[in-house]
Amino acid sequence: MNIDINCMFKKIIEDIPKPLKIVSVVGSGLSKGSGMPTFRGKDGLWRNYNAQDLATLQAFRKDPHLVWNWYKWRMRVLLSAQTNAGHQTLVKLEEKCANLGIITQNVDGLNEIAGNDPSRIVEIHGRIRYARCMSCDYITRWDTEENIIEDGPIPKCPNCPNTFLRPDVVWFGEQLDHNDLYKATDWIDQCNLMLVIGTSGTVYPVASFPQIAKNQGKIVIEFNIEPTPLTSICDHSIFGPCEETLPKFLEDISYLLT
Ligand code: BJW
Ligand code: ZN
Repeated sequence: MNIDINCMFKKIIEDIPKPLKIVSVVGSGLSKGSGMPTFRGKDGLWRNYNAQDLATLQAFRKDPHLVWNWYKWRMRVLLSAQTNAGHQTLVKLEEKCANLGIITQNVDGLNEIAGNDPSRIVEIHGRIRYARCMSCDYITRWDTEENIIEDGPIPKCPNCPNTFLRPDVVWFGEQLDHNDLYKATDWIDQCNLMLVIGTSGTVYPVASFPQIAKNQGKIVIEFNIEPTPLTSICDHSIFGPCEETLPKFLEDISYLLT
């Protein structure tokens, strides 16, 4: 069922199980209200490059300067970004619902900066603020002003001669961290409500999480500005910018959380 925000979530509230155990599956639409670009559509273009073509190991091997410049540009945007009302709603939700789990595909770290408990966040596609060695276990923060200057040198590993560092993120074709996947699927098993926020639902395995929840009989509610491939399996879709719809949603369900 697709709901207009003006319906005040009345029909949805009837469906919400009690006591609530919520897991949220987050995508780049949550950080859009903070000025962060999304991946697909016109927003996913950077200097005529398609974001999906840059987020691969092959692209990095072919042109590490180009891929690093893309990440440096995104870090510059991120360093001037602030959390938005969507992130802040997830913090308030956790205050009322301690077992909230956030499975985020976003690498920006904004859920933790907003104030969610890091132990209740799985950053399943990694973290843009860290860089790691291509061959050893070395990992370091690189989100400082001097590191994100366009066309600066590519960071190298202090332990391995002439080996580049790469962003600590998960590119297409790479395995997701086993512990992250375990934690995410455990939260899905335990939840009775899944909130799917600002994701196109096109990148696996995360795109399969709503279906897994549905197969287990959980209620799934989507927050997006437009229909996605997940809309047909969701119990409800709330269309509109999530930085506006999430606060309203929390306000309307808060009496269930006290
Ligand atoms: C708003 C809004 C507002 C805007 N409010 N909403 C099964 C079937 C088919 C293929 C595969 C499969 N399993 C694995 C694959 C291969 C591949 C895959 O999924 N390919 C698909 C493209 C088909 N998956 C992988 O390779 C994964 N690895 C893996 O599974 O390993 C095992 C394996 C390997 C190979 C073969 C088989 C198995 C790894 C995926 C890693 C994805 N990495 C990236 C980059 C991360 C680093 C970085 O940030 O640079 O993750 S790609 C990119 O997409 C990024 C995102 O996290 C991810 C999802 O994007 P997201 O967040 O949904 O953004 P958008 O732009 O797509 O959508 C934004 C949404 O927001 C839109 O809907 C807007 O409408 C909405 N919106 N403003 C609310 N204000
Ligand atoms: Zn190394």
